[in-house]
Amino acid sequence: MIKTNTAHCAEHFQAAPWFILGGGAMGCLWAYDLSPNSIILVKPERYRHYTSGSTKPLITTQLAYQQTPFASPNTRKCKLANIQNYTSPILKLIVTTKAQDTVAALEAIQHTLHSHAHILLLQNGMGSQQAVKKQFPGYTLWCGSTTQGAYTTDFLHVVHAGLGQTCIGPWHLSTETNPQYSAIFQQQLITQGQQVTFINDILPLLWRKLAVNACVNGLTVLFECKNGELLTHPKHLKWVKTLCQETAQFLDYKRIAYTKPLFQHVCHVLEQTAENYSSTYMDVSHQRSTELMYINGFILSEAKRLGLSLPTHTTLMAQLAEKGIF
Ligand code: KPL
Repeated sequence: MIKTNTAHCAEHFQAAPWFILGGGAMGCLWAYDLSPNSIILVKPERYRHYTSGSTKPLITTQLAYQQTPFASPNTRKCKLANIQNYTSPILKLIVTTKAQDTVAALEAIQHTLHSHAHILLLQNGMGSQQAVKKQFPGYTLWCGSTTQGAYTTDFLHVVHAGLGQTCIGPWHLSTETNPQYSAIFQQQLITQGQQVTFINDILPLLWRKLAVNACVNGLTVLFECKNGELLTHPKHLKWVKTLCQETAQFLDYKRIAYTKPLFQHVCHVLEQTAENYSSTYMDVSHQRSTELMYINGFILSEAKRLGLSLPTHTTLMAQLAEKGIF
């Protein structure tokens, strides 16, 4: 952890670049919106590949909603830094890695995190936030949940498939959190291209997103289908309904407030994203590890801690494990 006095001045915090850890679709979308004041941290091989030639790296985002055919891509210059030898102090960081990679990714840059760093975690699932708070207690931690739809066709090439909302709130304010820095952090994120709202109590929102993912993502993998097909096949829909009932009971037990019945909400999400493959489906199809242990797995471990049994979640995870999916 780097400690210097320079960061004690708000202007310095204001001007400091935004670092992005995790160069997937969400990371690139943020790097694009925060450009030219953003830097994506990448592995050495990727850094060399994109910076060795004479052409400078560019991020392209292609809008794929409300437009047919696709609008022409928008391009912005993009700065990359080698994660392995980057040493300037990092004050503002957005982490968009998969939940299971978060702690390791932060460990890799811990030497260059400033003691006043603000870190925003943007990922599916739960468990990574608690792990980060435990392992990096000195930093100011923010968490967010997004309904933005985006995927990459190649590194730095993002298709923005659905315009959504991003909600962010404090997870853990360190004893050293400077209110001026928090205000700058929020204001800089709000004024970007995305629809961003800050709320004080982010936890219920993270739980509600987790509940939706828990009733959708694993099933799309089990049945190898698009989100919308969970609605159209009666057998699949029955699974969705049972998972929703069980999850809703669990949320009630935990007194997590819900505006709409969970099943109704999940059906709405499935209608809105009918043509999409879930992020977990995409992970499996690209042979990447999934976030399921941070989605259904987190719900199951929390239920166990509370002495509750969730048979449908347990069966779902067992059937996925039989297919070799974790
Ligand atoms: O968040 C999603 C995901 O795929 O991770 C949903 C809401 C299921 C949309 O695909």
